[in-house]
Formats: sequence, structure tokens, C-alpha cells
Amino acid sequence: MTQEPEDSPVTIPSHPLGLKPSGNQYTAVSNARDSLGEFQRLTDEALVVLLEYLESHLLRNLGATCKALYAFCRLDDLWKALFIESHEVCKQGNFQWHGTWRSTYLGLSQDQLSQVRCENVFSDVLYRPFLCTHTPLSPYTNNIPPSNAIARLPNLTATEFLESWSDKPFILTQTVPEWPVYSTWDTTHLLEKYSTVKFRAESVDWSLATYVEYMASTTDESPLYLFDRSFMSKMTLNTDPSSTAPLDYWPPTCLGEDLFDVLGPNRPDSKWLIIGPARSGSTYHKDPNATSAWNAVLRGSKYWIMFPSATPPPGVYVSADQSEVTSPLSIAEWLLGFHAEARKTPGCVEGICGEGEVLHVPSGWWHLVVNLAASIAITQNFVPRSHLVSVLMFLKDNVADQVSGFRKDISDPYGLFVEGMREKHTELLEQALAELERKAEGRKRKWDAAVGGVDGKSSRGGGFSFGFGDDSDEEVS
Ligand SMILES: O=C(O)CCC(=O)C(=O)O
Ligand SMILES: [Fe+2]
Repeated sequence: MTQEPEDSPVTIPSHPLGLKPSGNQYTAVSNARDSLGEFQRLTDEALVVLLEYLESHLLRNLGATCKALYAFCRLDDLWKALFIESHEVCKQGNFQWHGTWRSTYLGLSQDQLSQVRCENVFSDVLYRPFLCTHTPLSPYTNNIPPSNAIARLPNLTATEFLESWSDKPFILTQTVPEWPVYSTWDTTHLLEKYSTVKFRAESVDWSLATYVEYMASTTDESPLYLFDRSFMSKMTLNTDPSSTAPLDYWPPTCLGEDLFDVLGPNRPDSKWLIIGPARSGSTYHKDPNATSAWNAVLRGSKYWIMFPSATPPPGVYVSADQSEVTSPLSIAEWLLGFHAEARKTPGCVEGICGEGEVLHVPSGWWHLVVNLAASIAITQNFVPRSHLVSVLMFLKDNVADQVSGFRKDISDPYGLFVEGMREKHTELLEQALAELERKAEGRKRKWDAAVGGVDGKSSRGGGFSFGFGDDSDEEVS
């Protein structure tokens, strides 16, 4: 692996159409934009928005009128949207991938593609996705400062986990190799058994055969990510420890019990199969319902960068109730724009979880994940007893309807969880409810102090801002 620092120059290949970033127009002898006619009035951004309204035949015809529009109408994101939103073939999920969304939509092979050189087209809007796709990841994911490195643990006991580790990210280095799925889950083996089975990849359901073809040749800036919560039934896997049949995998024993087990069949979604090419991944988020998670890499490797609950990562903007998160569109954009600052931010931790390893995501932590090579992983969310209070608080407050993953007919997840806990873990529940009450009291006292008394008026007379987010022992998300 190369070890280039983040600010060292990197070499990017030239764009397949030959188009260049906007800045190059100032030294160029000609500019294809000059022949755009009335379209010249539009900025590149506005032009793309306009093109988003066109159907495929219009996009194709307009692209044949001049060189600049040819370049714009080839923008593959336009064809991705057309294909995903309206193409029957995409909905059926079982088709041949032709390398780009446009070629797939139009059923074109490589030798049927027109190749107009666009050397005098200058556009950051068109060049940016290409730059992001070809920006090497290694300057960002290598050279992790030792003070940021996520701990790598060959083993851990359940007691050590509860006492010292349930609030910290760590990588278990020796758990997965014993799982039966570990030896049999490369794409070749999976295709032998499941090639026609459809898996969810963002908003589409594609056969595994189609997805694997896509994965092998996509040049998307943010590749479509297979993230399927029903894989257990689709693949008829067994993880039930009470069954007599052999298990396909099991959670790392050191993570101990999962208190959401008391919900039985009413528990929210908790298991996902994740498959994606290099550069695919997950943009910043916290896991649902204040749960913790483990993520086991069966093939490939993943770079993780994480921040504690109260520290939103640089470039990520969170609304006061934490229900809305705004961040750059793609992982590459974030790496280009914010990674250097993030690495220096107190609380930031980073690590590479390799094949056969498991990463622990503590409740409430922000994380961004990028696959460094094509990867296959399983992730599972759970509630350790050390986070029972945070989970109860999250379910009870349900700020901005953020509780998620429960079946639609379950109207009171908090009540259901309390009921289940009362049946199976009475004492633990009582302690947690008492703690919850203490925290609610503390919040109320803070509120009263901030507004200057029970009449709710601020003693300062002016506006004020108030949040629980900086309260390290209180999690509101
Ligand atoms: O593997 C990934 O892309 C990350 C998935 C994730 O966010 C998780 O396991 O919590
Ligand atoms: Fe996650």
C-alpha cells in the first residue's frame, strides 16, 4: 500500500470524454459553451437541474445538438435516475449491467458507444464526480495517528466489555474465522447458491448475479450499496442458538446479552447483509434507537472514522433535536473537504477492520465507513445492559419520531420494551427506570435554571440557546 500523506499531489487519469475542470477555460483557445445558444444563460448547476426533467429520448436528442450538451447529456447520474425511477428492467432486477447507467439503460455495448472528444468543455459540475471516483483513498485511510487508532483486541471477556469497553469502539481480531459463513461467503460461492435471489440495494431489489456484475465494473462516485435486512430468510440461515441445526454464525460472545431479545418477534430490524465494491460505504450516521452494533468483515476491508455522540464530525450539521443531519453528498467529497480537520478533532478515532475481524460501534457514536476493497459483511444491532438507560430514554422521548425499524402495527415500542424487560429482567429494569427518572429531573432543573424560573422567561431578557448535547452523561439521540 502507498503511504502518501493527505496533502501530497495525486495523479488523476484524464476524463474519458476529455472534458476538464472549469478553471482550464481561462487558458483555453476555444470553449464549447460559446455554442450553447440560449442555454448559455444557465449555470452548469442549473443546466443539470433542467436536464433532470428530461426523458431518455429527449436527453439523447439534445445530446446530439452540440459538443457541450453532448457532455452534459452523458452525465451518468442523469441516466442512473432515469433507470432506477422508470425502467421496467431495473424493477425486475435481473438484467445485464453494461458498465454505465446510460449504456445499461440504452442496452449499448462498448463498441456501440459514440466517442466525441470534449477537450474544450470545461465544467466542475461534470468533472467533480469523475474526480471523486478517482481520488485515491489511501492518503486518507493510511497513516492513522496513533492517538486516533481504534484499539485492536485479540480477545475480551463479557465482564471486561461491560465494565470498560461498551462505550468505546474496538476491533476484535479473532472472532470471525470460526464461523461457517466465513469460509463459504466469497462471491463465487454465494453466486452458486443465490444468483437469482433478489437483495435490496438502496431503493432497488436486484438479483445477486446482477449486483455482482454491477459491483465489478461500476465507476459511480457513490456506488449502489447492497444493504439487506431480510437476508436471513432469503438465504435460509440459522443463528438460533436453541435450534439443533448447525449455526451459520453467532454474535461475538464478549458482547454479552442483547436486551432487545425480550421483544421476541417484535424487535426492530437488527441484522443486515452488506455487500459493496471498493469506495462504497456508509455516510455519517448514528445507529438506530440508541443501539450498539457489531460489524463483521467476511471479505475485503473497511476504513472507519468515528466520533462520540456529542461531537458531530466536521462537515456534518445536525438540527437541535438531532432529527436532521446535513453533510456532503458523497464519502469522497467528505474525505476531500473535511478529513484533515476531522483527524485533528478531539474524540476522533479511526481504524481499518480487515477480513475476519469485527468492529464494535458503541451506542450513539457517529460513524462513516468506506470499503477499501470489494467487501462482504454482516452487521447486527444490540442493546447491552450498560446502554439500557440510553435506549429507554430514546424510545420514551421519541424526539421527532426518530424511533425506527419497528413493524408499523407496533404503536408503543417503549411500552412494549418495558413490558418485556419487566417479565425477564425485573430488577435491571427497576434500576434503569430509577436512573431515567433521575436524568429527567436533572434535565428539568437545568431547563428551569436556563429559563430563569417557572414562568419560563429568560432572566437575560433576550434569546438563548439551550441543548442537552454537551451533557456527556445524557444522551438524547
Ligand atoms: O459496513 C458499513 O458500511 C457500515 C454499516 C454500519 O453503519 C454499521 O454496521 O453500523
Ligand atoms: Fe451504522
